[in-house]
Order: sequence, then C-alpha cells, then structure tokens
Amino acid sequence: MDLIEPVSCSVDVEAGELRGGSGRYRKMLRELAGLYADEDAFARALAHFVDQPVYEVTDLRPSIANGDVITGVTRMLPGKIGDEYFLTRGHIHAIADRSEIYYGHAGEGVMLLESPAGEIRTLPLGPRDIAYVPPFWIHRTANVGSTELVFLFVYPADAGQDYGIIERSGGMRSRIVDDGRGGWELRDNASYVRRSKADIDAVEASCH
Ligand code: PAN
Ligand code: ZN
Repeated sequence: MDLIEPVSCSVDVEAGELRGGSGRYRKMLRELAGLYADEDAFARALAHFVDQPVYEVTDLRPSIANGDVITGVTRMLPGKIGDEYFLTRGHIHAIADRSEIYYGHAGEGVMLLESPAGEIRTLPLGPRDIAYVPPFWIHRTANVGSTELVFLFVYPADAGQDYGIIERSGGMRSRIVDDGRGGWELRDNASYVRRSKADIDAVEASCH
C-alpha cells in the first residue's frame, strides 16, 4: 500500500488561489483563439491582455490514480469579446463518466453544460453555489459579472480533459452573451456542428 501524506490547503478568495497546492497554470487570451464569435473584437482584445492571464488555475494533485481526487481553484477576469463573456476553454472528461463539483467563492459565474447529443443546460456559479457536473456533460464557465470570478472544483484524478470535443463541433451549441440590460442570455452558436452517432458512441466508449 502506497500511502500519500494527508495535507491541508486553504482558499485565498481575495487572491483567487489555492494556498498549499502543488500546481499552477495560466491561460492567456492568445491561447483561446477560436473560442469567440467576434474575431475582430478578439484581435483588438489581444493587445489589452498581452501580459495578463484571462484565467489561472491553482490545484492540488496528489496523484492521478484511480480513486484519488484533484482539487483546485480557478480565478477568471471579468471581460467580454464583443458581447460574449469571458469563458474557460471547456471540455468533457477524457473518461467521460467522471463527474465534478464546482463551488463558487466570489463573483458572478455561469456554468454552461452540453450533452453529447447537444442538449444545453446552465447553472449559476456565485458565492456558495454548488454546481454538479454529471457524467458525460461537456462543461465550461463564463464570468458574467464585473469582478473576478473565483471557484473551487473537485474531480476524480483519473478523469482527464478532452478539449477536442468542443473544437470538433465548432464550439458549444450556445454562447453566453450580454443581454443589453447588465445580465446574460444564451444565443445559438452559428458555427455549431452536431455530433454524429459515431462521435456520441466514442464518448460512451471512453469509459470502458
Ligand atoms: C476545471 C477546469 C478549469 C479550467 O478544473 O479545468 O476551470 O477550465 P478548462 O480546463 O476548460 O480550461 C475542470 O473542469 N476540471 O476538470
Ligand atoms: Zn472538468
């Protein structure tokens, strides 16, 4: 039996970080090309966000063993590309039946979920909201507020992330846009291509 040492971490909500974790990565806007509908607005925004990560993840990954868990904190800047709110890249878990819990700490977020067949759901992700990502749901998060969005997540350590599922379908089926009244609404993504039966079957096969 290989024992892992128990460890305590804490969430620094102000800094939007997990203190005492083991890893950190940053996503710059230039790494998110193709996510947003308005390419001109994206090109203009690149100049403003050259040095600043759009989102940053600090996490605790004791191992990637089946049965272990990965815990982390994501901090996202507020902002829009055109009228579309800042987003995480989004993914389905590489082993697609692995679920996940998000817990909001600060700011105003929305989780956008899509089933392999293209059904859309949204969940609020504000302070003390718990968003449950069931098995097989593609998920990404938007910051729909005017302050930083900070949330915690926990998922099985063997889950992995498949980002290609969103790229292959031309994005998710819906976009999260400004409704013109200070809130948000869903808009159909004109570039969306439905998944074939073979693609949907491949999601299910990822778990066997
Ligand atoms: C989260 C996300 C994190 C960053 O940890 O990975 O918020 O989003 P992207 O991975 O889509 O860039 C999670 O859902 N892990 O499975
Ligand atoms: Zn995930």
